[in-house]
Amino acid sequence: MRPAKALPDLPTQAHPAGAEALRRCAELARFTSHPGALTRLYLTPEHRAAAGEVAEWMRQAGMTVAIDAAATVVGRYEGTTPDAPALLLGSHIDTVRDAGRYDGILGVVLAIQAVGALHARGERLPCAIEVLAFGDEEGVRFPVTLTGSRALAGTLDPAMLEAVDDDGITLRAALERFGCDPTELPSLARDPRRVLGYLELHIEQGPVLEAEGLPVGIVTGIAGASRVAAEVVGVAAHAGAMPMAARHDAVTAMAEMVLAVERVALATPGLVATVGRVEATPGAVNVIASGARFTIDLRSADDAIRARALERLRRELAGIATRRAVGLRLRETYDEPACTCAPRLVGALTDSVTRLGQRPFLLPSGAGHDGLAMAPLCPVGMLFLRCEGGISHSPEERVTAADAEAAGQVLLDFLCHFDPRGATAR
Ligand code: HGY
Ligand code: MN
Ligand code: MN
Repeated sequence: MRPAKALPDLPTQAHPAGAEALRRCAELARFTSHPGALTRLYLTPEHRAAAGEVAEWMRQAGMTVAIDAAATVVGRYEGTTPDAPALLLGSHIDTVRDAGRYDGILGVVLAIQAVGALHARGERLPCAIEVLAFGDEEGVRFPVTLTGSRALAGTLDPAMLEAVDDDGITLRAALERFGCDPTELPSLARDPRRVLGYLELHIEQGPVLEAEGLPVGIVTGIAGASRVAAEVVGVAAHAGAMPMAARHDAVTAMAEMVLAVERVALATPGLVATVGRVEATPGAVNVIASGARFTIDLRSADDAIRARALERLRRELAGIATRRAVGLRLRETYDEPACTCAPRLVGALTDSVTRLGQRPFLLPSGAGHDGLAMAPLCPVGMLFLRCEGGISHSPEERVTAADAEAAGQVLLDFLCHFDPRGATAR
């Protein structure tokens, strides 16, 4: 007698939706300017390719899709009544240089999958849902950032269109090459009466959830940030012939300034400061540097702490420049106030996390997010996912399928319980 046909191998894959989300992030990681690493900057060909893939995923999830004048991919899933006000979901699909594959992208993918689950069930909500895939959250290519989310909030400064990248290309020209019309940017500003809120899922990018042994956390607020471009002007001279006492060395002056940034941050509770980029000109082994440039990134949940630290740094760096007889120019390229997440969204996320059997845990975000730019427009909420070792902005960024699945379930539960009445209550 022939043995009963063995059961087909049932998908032994636990957490299928979570695994699918990670698979999509891996797929999107193919769109990079540096094969073997992930670098996808705003308005580049790789951004365009990733936007196309995300648009196709949105269509498959039952959304109508457009790419707006700031190159944000906007997917819309209508509610039970057409043209209803929308709850906005999403995150960003641009990356830092040599990035991890989950920062930003995972939040877009989980939002698309949540809408896809509703679409598969033929379910409509009492509001519309829009999924936004922003293209400029990192602000790496141009000395501006949050372009897409600021456009929706109606807070874009037209002057930023003249910002130039390392190749001297203006943001205006890059938008036009991407196929966007910069003159349409002002028309992107949303009517606050038609926006119920903005909810972003994002990896924590820190070690807290891992230390707590939790897959997800509810964000209470997003730290404010300042970015400064510093330029030191020295005097080029021969490395061998110029006596030490007679030098105006831009690099050693920069080095003392960089340590001053660290010293001020170490002395200021609630503040973190980073010098992430340094350059020397002419950059030759046997030339005393005539110029040096570096960036300063300051963060704090308290805007007053950040402002005082910036003033103290201006004074201290100027003092170093005077003592070393070099020139110094400091240009603030970014100043985004801290934002508090809407208590109503924090409460609704807490309910969803609880319903799904997880311990609700509240934590602040030291990292910046598009929510900072969306806060003037509408209530903002964020759900964090644990990431291994808290590592991010690195190819070592890791998320488990189980955690991605848990976050996706919280989002779906949140959507199914979301009550648009009174949603805009802050
Ligand atoms: O800089 C930040 O906090 C974000 O990753 N752009
Ligand atoms: Mn991010
Ligand atoms: Mn980032």
